[in-house]
Amino acid sequence: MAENGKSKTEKVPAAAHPLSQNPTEIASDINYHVQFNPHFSPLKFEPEQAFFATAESVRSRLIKQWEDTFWHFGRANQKHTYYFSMEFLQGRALTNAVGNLGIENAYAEALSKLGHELEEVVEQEKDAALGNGGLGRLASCFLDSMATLNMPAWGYGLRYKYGLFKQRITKQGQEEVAEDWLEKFSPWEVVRHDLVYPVRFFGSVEVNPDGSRKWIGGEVVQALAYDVPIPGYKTKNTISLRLWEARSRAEDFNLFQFNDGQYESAALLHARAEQICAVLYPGDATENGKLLRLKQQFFLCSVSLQDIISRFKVQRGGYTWSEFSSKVAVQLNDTHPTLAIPELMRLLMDDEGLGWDEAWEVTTRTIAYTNHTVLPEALEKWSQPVMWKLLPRHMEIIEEIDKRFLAMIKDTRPDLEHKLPSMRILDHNPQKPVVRMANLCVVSAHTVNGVAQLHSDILKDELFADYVSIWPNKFQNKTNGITPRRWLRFCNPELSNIITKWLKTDQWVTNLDLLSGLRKFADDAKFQDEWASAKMANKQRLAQYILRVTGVSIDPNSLFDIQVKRIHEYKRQLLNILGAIYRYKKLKEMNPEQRKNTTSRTIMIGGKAFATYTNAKRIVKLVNDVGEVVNNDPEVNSYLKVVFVPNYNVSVAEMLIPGSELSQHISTAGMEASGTSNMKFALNGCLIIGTLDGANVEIREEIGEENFFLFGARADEVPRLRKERENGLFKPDPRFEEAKQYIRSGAFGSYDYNPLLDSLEGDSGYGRGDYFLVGHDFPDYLDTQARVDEAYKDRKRWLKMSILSTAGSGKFSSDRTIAQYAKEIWNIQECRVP
Ligand code: GL9
Repeated sequence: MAENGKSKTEKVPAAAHPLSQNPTEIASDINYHVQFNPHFSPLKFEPEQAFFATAESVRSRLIKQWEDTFWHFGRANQKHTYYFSMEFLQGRALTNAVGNLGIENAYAEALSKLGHELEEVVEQEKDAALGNGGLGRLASCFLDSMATLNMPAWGYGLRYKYGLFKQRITKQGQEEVAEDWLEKFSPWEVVRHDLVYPVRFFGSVEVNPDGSRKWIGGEVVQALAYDVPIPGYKTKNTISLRLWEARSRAEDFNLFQFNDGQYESAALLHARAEQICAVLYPGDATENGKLLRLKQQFFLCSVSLQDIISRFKVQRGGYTWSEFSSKVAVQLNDTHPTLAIPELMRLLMDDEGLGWDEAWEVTTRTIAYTNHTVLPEALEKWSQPVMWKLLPRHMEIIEEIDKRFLAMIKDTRPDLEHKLPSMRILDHNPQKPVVRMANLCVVSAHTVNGVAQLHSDILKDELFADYVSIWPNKFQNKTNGITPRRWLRFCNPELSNIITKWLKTDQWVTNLDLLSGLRKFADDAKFQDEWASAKMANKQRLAQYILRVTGVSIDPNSLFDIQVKRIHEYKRQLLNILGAIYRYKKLKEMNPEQRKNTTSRTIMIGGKAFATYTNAKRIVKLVNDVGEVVNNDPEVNSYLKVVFVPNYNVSVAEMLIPGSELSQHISTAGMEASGTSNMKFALNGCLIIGTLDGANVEIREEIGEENFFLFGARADEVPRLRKERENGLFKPDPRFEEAKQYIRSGAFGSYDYNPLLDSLEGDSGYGRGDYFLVGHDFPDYLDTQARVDEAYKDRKRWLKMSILSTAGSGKFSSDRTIAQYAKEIWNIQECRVP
């Protein structure tokens, strides 16, 4: 690092072409940004300053091809897809940008001329953490694939100032602190000062003499566009993620009150507007919290649709509304943006003057819905009184949709009439009248899809079964995928280089099926050695990271066993930690000779617990407490370590996944819609221990059952097992009792874990007695872990399984998923910038 980079950078020639590939000219361009686009005092040129200047240099390259893409899309006038999502979990952008542009080496060399290392510089970037888990990361993988496949597509989301919280681990467990990703600024976003739209809340409905209706009054906030460029890989196409920010106007600032010393009330409208995009998922335990979430959802839908309609009008010149759905596809990422349905109806009827039937035709041909979960708590239901207050016109429209749906069933499907209480959109339960957002989506969208085959089957056979006979062709499956760029090529250059070398091509980066070509080398000793050395390098890098963030030293020769995902009872981190506790207890009981015959393990668990989810927070605390005891126990700590990885996010995942050897995807069967980290781990040659759930089913099919450590109840057995449990017919395995008893004995400290352990026995928030069947699956889990230990002792066998995992992962590219959406749901074609 340069102490004072200025003297160093001055040696670099000044004249730089902004698109040059020449490292010297790039260095001079970075230097230009340092000097003429300054954000810091001029004396420092540390990695942080180098990061911002490098990012701005890269951004200026992107801007050219981004603009070309705008123009090209405009001229081509093809149908576009708009992906509506409350979450985009983008992570860092620099490595991805230089990688997709193919200028990674040139930038690395340029930075070294300036006294910096690219690896160190990229670490300075804060993750854009505008998402919570798989659903948000999927949206980001989809953007990458849409750009790479040259699809005319946009992402629409919100620009949360604090994103999702940052997780800190203290003696008390998890602590949430506001994420500071925008505290300095984001070098990637471009604010579009000309793109401002009004969004109304509250108010009332005015009926005009001609019978038409208009939403008036209430409060109006402004939505301002911030665009983030999404470069495709080895293509000029660079699409946009448009993030909206809520603002009030200068005239909303009450100068009279301010001068009168009433500072808070003077800025009331400003404060209210700011709340909308303050955080992702504000707590919704209070009425205020619920109202704010609803406002966020409506804000995204309303402004995005206004933007789409204005683009449609400009591009069409003389347009007719019947053409709208041949130009616009809107995909709802889960039910969060459901309000796009009544809002599009409102805009078409009240602003554009269409009649109901015409507006309905346009809306239903435009909108498609993806369901991402069957968990009841995530199937959104909004209170009718709250909706009437915030969105009175939309409630009228929803009532009309509901009324027409009822009439349609009564007319055409009297056999389904008795099902209407659960099928209709409005639930008029007098205690708690609600709008069921998923039902509104199913009734209104032209297509409904699940995210893995098993999940889509469950949607058709259970959750939405009653609708299937009405609209048999509405339901589809689109198995999720991940981008091979971020999740192999860039996060694991060691392995990528070996793959390219042996396949003699790097085409696999955009045609992931080519990985199957590795199968023929699976037994090759030389290939295996190279494979093993890449894994070892990644394990060493990971060990250093763990030491840095937790202070725990882990042994790169032990089996690296990882479970990282949101903390949730259905994902069963509790099963994992109970297994670790049992392992610890058995190790303690062994003599030193016996211990030497065991497989050394490092168990890493990471993930955030939702701030108000008490049991999830108890699980975080338990993992930390177990780690504290195990890691400091000199008798066994060379055979077992348990590490809680703090603040799991995209960039932490990019570090963990390449260094993993075993990963755990152990949800109760039928509960995990898909899972996507399972795909990332398998792609990086990590073996999976897992249940027959979500995408695990398809991963196992692709990589071969002999390469997958399967255990646990099957989805179709779960209802019966739950019944048996409820009726007291379950006989726990003694090992399960032993593990729980060990916690109760105080072996891991004095914290009261009884409420957590009770959820495995008595009633929980989900149902009676171990709803997620941890007890039932525990013995099978332990036996399967024992098979893992045995397999790991046979190095050649393990390496072969690892190679076959990667070789079988081709299907799980998000390029495949997006190509299927494009063809089977959106009906859009490629639109490549020449
Ligand atoms: C999720 C599912 O739980 C995952 O199984 C699935 O892989 C992803 C993407 O389809 O969607 N649904 C859901 O609500 N989340 C998912 O991860 N939640 C969050 O991301 C918070």
